[in-house]
Amino acid sequence: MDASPIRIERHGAVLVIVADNPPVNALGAAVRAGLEAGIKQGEVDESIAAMVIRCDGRTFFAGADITEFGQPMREPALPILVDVIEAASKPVVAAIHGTALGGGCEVALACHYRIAVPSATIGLPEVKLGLLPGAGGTQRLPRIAGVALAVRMTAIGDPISARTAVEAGLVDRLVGEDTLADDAIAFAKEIAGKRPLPRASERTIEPDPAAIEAFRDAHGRKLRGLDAPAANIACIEQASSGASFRDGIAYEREQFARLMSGTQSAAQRYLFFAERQAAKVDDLPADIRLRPIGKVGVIGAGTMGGGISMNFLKAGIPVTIVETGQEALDRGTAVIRRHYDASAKRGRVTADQVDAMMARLTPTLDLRALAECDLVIEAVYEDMAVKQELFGQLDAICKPGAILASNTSYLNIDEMAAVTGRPGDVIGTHFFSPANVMKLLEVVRGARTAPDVLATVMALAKAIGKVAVVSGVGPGFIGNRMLSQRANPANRMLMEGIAPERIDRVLTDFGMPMGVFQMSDLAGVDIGWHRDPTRIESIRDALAAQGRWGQKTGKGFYDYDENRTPTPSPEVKAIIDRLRAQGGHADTTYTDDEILGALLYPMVNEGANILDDGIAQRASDIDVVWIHGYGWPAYRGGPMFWANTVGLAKVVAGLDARGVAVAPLLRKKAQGGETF
Ligand code: T1G
Repeated sequence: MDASPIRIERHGAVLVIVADNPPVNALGAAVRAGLEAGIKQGEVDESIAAMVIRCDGRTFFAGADITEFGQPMREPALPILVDVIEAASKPVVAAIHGTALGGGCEVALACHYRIAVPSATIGLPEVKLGLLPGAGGTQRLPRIAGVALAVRMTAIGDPISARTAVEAGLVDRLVGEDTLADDAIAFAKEIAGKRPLPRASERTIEPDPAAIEAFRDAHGRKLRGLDAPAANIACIEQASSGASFRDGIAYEREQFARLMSGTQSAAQRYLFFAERQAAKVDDLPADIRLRPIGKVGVIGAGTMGGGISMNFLKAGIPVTIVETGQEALDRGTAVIRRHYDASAKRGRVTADQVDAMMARLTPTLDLRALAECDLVIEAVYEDMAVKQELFGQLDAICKPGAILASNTSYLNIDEMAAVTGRPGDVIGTHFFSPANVMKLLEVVRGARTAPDVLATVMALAKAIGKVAVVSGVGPGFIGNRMLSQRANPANRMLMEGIAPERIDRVLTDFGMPMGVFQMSDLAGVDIGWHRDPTRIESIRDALAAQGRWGQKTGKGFYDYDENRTPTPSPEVKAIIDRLRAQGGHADTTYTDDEILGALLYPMVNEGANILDDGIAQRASDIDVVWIHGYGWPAYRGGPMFWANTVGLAKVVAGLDARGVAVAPLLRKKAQGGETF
């Protein structure tokens, strides 16, 4: 029998119940049982006047144990436990540090008092798992902190600071950052005799329909297609509808069960672990020594170089940014400043923080200024000759042990490494534009990239708030290699008479942020065009020849107004009709589902090839790439997870019907009734 993760301490008339369940004190069955036993012990012990619940390690309970989901519930269930805590006849104090999240926050809400250290955060992030607080959180939080804050905390799921929690009445007192255990005992003694005990479930609640409407107006579009936010809001509405607490709990439990049994939550819970799994490199020892990264060099102050630099500046890491000309250098530096000033105007950072970040930036025209950098990332023109020349120079300039990284989106890292005398120090760091916003970082492992270099970059990615996925060397790595598979079927359907706006709508209805042709207009229809307006071999050539280069020219596959709002273009329809007539292309009818399959099945197929080629470590890594690099809707889990829900046999049949060469791994799994 394993030792209980709960121990009981006595401090005079105060009973302290301490949890120690690394890594995040998840509220697993043993923790719940120990907490219940502790409360019951305090209740029957006449020498005890008050109780404290706190945690060892880095945080107060960070939630229910997600690994227990889908398994038979072991008593006491969390909703039962929180009621035991709240019903206690003696005051129970929650002593909070770290991140009191989900079920952890609900345990705190059931306590009669809550104290916290200033650095603590408190939240109900269940919505990010496609769920809602299932242990009374939607009914207790609005009774303590009000409807407006409760809607925000449950339907968006971001935590609040301890200070904000004090202002909202959610935390009674801030205590010393390093004296929580002692301060909790002192606080418990102070309130031991106070009655009545403040029980959230007994408090009345001020209805606030205006706050709920305002929230829906502000966030409705962003939460489109998601079940959980709406369910969270509905529970808060139920709580503030005048219904009894018990009725509210019953409603919450019903909504929780509905979400838990749905595919959206299954997808979002899958992604929770997939993101963490992606951070693990299967053949690297966990305790490998990392190289210290104190100074970063970025070559190129354009959109990518500037965006890349901002990640490090924000993380407190000095950046030396290099350009070839003063005007480009000044422009790049000014763009970084403008981004920060805009964030300050939105209240995301203070003016002082902006100044501090800019102070960490050293612009220069001299490549030799990179000599002392621990990591240098090049974000120059996507041309192998240019990059090889640069890597040759860096090899001579940079100190031994410096990591040399390329931000290339598809070129061969091994060919860059080959021109240096330190191939082990060379790696790919493929940021996604805008680099200061998009969370995905494809970390491209060269054939000779040293293990500690890879481990260092993976750890650095987490430190700058990126979600890193390891890719092998190959054209387009993981994401772009799959993205390119949509182009052929999309253009083929245009020639079969399907309008671009319908093809795009099918993807946006699916939950993608934009469709194929909207994306082409954004990136530029002329990207990769041969520039010969007399050579018309595709619809793209025909559009480019007419100067329809996309948003930047006010017209591409769509026409754009001054606000860049797209409308279907009669001229584009005429161009397509003319090419169809020339090619003798007949109309083909498609259902929306067939359009979706025509676009996405080839991507899944390429994902199987990527796994077969050893470019990605695991199918879930591919899904993480698509969620954080391309805006694939989290509630659909990523292309490989989605293919599992469609059924791999159906995917293979769809590919066969369209004459697409099916990846051996995909066909094998489909025939074996397996999933990715
Ligand atoms: N259950 C089980 N394991 C968890 C866990 C959890 N709740 N949270 C984290 N882990 C594991 C994680 O998989 C990783 O494992 C390790 O801990 C470190 O995590 C009824 C239904 C707390 C902010 O959603 O947000 O309560 O990879 O890498 O970056 O209403 O973990 O090392 O093997 O993320 O420092 C609600 C989820 C649950 C919080 C720490 N709670 N966790 O971040 O470390 S549902 C959450 C986090 C619920 C009730 C409902 C973060 C963190 P491994 P990490 P981190």
